[in-house]
Amino acid sequence: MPLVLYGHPFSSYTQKVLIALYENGTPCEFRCLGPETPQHLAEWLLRWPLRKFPLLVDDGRNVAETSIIIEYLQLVHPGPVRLLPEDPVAALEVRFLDRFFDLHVMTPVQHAVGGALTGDAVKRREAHALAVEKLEWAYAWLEGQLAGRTWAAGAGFTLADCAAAPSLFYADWTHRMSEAYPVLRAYRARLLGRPSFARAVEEARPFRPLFPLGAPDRD
Ligand SMILES: N[C@@H](CCC(=O)N[C@@H](CS)C(=O)NCC(=O)O)C(=O)O
Repeated sequence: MPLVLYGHPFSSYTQKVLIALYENGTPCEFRCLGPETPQHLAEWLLRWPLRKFPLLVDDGRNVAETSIIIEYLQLVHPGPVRLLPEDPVAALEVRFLDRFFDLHVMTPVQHAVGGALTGDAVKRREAHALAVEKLEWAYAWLEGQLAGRTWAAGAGFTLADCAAAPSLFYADWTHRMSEAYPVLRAYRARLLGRPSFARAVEEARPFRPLFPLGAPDRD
């Protein structure tokens, strides 16, 4: 039975896993979670009542949490692109950067999006202001961290880049990276040029009107 991924093409965390699958050409059946496919929603909720997506299913085994899913893929369905280095200390650095993008980039974005989804103008403004403050801290740190690197952890594309691509994509939509961050902006552009992420961005394009902060006319 092929791998199955429950998720949505416009969801940043779904894209994080899709990038890993596309990098290695791993066959996987995508089950979109949306109003047109209520059976997918029911199956997903039964398998993962915590209501977070994506969820990977491998021959009946449920694998949740994107970082775990990507590590699982490397262990059980490895391909030519090694997303976690063999060296344990190098792998730890990759895991740290993966955590950085999820916790310090994607979480503020989700906070701003959540504020906008309340429909309350004050909550929307406050949530956005907090996200801007945190994203500025993250951008400034990344500007130094990424200097001289092609990918987040160095020369090789890793789990950290799978996390970085969608989080920086939506972060820039939430709070534009200013010209004070040329290294970070160049890294984001490189991610957009990576075929695995470019494919995920194209697949998500029809859903841009769903972005509650308003999708800019770029990328
Ligand atoms: N830590 C989780 C985060 C997953 C996550 O927040 N997914 C979003 C979609 S991008 C979600 O499930 N949103 C629905 C909700 O929070 O109710 C992971 O890495 O899998």
